[in-house]
Amino acid sequence: MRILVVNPNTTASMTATIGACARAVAGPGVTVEAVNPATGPVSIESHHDDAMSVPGVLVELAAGEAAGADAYVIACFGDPGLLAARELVRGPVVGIAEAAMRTAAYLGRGFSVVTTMERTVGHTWDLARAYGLERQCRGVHATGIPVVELETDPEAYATVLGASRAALDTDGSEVIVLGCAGMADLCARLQRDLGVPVVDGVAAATLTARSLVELGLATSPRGEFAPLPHQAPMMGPAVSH
Ligand code: 5HY
Repeated sequence: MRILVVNPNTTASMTATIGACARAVAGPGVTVEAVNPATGPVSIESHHDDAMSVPGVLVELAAGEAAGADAYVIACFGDPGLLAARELVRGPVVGIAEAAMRTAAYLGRGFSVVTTMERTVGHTWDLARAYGLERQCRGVHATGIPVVELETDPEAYATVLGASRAALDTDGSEVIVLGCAGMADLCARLQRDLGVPVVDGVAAATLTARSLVELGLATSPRGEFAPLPHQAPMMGPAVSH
């Protein structure tokens, strides 16, 4: 089985972290390829970043389809391009936000999302509503850490830990969802320190994608995500800043 994991931002070091976290859970018989677009935003922290990332995501997905990928993960907590991706490729496409929130809903009455910048909080709520999880999502909390500084800020772990503790108390929730693919490598330590389930969307999405393939399931060819009537043009390089 081949799973293509697309990091929609163009920070290669983050793509490597994402790939390692996906491989750590993928299990035997599953090859994980982690890629990012050649051009586009280095991080996705606004609607504009989100929009600018989608062409590159779709180019990578189309290339994965041509190379015979069985399933796909969009590894950005905004799930950019998720619906368009389901029109473009035949294998299941799983966004890390949807996978993480659905996984968290199995584990308690309510979950809290701990994310990066304040301006992304509204979009996370939009996603919770879109996925029918607004009742289980008790709160969305920004740490104020820019995505790219998750790798460089020596205080990043302590900040995410403190925000998670505060979220559990403020929201009365029982589960933490990490609201950024760049937090994936903090998950196990946070779970130990918090004593509650901590869900990383990269791992959740990878295993969701694997399970769907193992169940012989894929995006329905009927209705909204039916194959596009025209052969989607292979776009040129995504617009660079
Ligand atoms: C992510 N941005 O997972 C999101 C997190 C966020 O570049 N990768 C990004 O802040 O929405």
